[in-house]
Amino acid sequence: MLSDPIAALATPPGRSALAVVRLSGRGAFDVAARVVEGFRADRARTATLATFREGAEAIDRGLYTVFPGPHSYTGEDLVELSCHGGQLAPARLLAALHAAGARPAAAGEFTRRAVLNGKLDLVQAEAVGDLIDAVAPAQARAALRQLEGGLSRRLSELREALVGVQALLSYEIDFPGEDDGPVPPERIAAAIEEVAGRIARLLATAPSADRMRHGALLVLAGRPNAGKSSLFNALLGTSRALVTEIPGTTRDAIEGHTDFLGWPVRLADTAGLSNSDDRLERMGVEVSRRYLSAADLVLLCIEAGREPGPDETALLAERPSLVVRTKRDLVPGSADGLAVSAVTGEGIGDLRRAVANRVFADRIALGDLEPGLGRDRHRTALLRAEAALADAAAHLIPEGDPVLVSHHVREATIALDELLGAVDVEEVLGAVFAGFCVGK
Ligand SMILES: Nc1nc2c(ncn2[C@@H]2O[C@H](COP(=O)(O)OP(=O)(O)OP(=O)(O)O)[C@@H](O)[C@H]2O)c(=O)[nH]1
Ligand SMILES: [Mg+2]
Repeated sequence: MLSDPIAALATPPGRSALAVVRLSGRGAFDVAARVVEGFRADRARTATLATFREGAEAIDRGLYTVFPGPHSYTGEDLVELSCHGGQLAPARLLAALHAAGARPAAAGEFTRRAVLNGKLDLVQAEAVGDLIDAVAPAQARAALRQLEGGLSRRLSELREALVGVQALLSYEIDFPGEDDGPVPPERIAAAIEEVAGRIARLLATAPSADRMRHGALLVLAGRPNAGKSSLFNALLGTSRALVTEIPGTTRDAIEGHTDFLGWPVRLADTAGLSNSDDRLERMGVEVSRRYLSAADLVLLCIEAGREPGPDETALLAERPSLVVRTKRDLVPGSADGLAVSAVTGEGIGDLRRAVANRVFADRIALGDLEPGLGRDRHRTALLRAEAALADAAAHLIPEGDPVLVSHHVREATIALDELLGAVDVEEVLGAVFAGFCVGK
């Protein structure tokens, strides 16, 4: 395993008050001693003021903190140096560390080392990335919970249960029963079924966990001039989409990210659904249809006071949708269903609440505490485990072969191990850390 010293900027480049540079690996303290005047490796986890030098020239004066391994983020000897921000000081400090023997870190290399040194499992490492990428409070909460080990614990419990099943099976293999063996097959079957049930329940969290990570896709649809773009702007709080009294203003779909009461959503404004002969408008309608089929929820905009037409009723039946009565200010007293006005802002808060409650209903019901499977990698692994357990169950009763059953249960265990990174799988590591920033 590579543990040579690496260094990278842990904060974004550019103008800032401070910047943090991280240095980690075997020999990190020797590298630091060549750059930090009077460097002391024995002052663990205490910030010390010092001058940073490249050769004879002083670069900056800042704080350094020493984290001797294994009590560091990476599990290795690690130094965090904070210098002044901006274009020059951090770049020069980094160059000095590189000249002193540290190599530039690859994307995600610090966290990768943390995983390899057993400080985090892979699922927690992914949560580090999710926390950095979070834009809505609910996303940050979910990522933090995952980082603290919520999902990992669930997966480890599953793994333990599978090892328990294997123990029962090996008893059966070592002491094959004639009429009734030492472990009744029903007991093994029940144990397998119980774990399979837990896996299925975890898999059921995948769609909502996915909506959490990417934001629920809300598509504003309706006839031309229904007020979709105005509502889009009102919900985003900006004037992103063009609004005119001319029907067919929006041609292409426009997306915007925001959150409703802390829950992440992606809003898409689309071209009005019409039978126009205009070529551009027809292309826009095509795009709208694609968005409609991908939507987690369609917000069907119908002007207050107007009865839905057959086209609108059909759409409501086809897709998960919510009718939004627009231009409420033009029809005083109209409060049928969710009535909003993009002009006065009336009903916009209620709409946000109704949408969040609907799209994130299962997450809200779980009290936001249950871990979810937010990534394809998680889903694929658990589906594999589920299939392996189905194979195991198929070989069990009545005249089953416990060796084959055990083989399939083992397969399920391996799927969980790979998910947690408990086995050394370089390929998996590579895929997980490819999307990380360099200082992580
Ligand atoms: N009074 C009032 N007028 C509104 C409201 N919402 C939209 N309008 C007006 O209705 C017209 C159409 O609004 P848009 O938001 O462009 O409608 P759209 O559904 O995006 O239209 P297309 O892109 O052409 O399909 C504009 O003249 C808006 O000013 C509202 O809440 N109250
Ligand atoms: Mg529009």
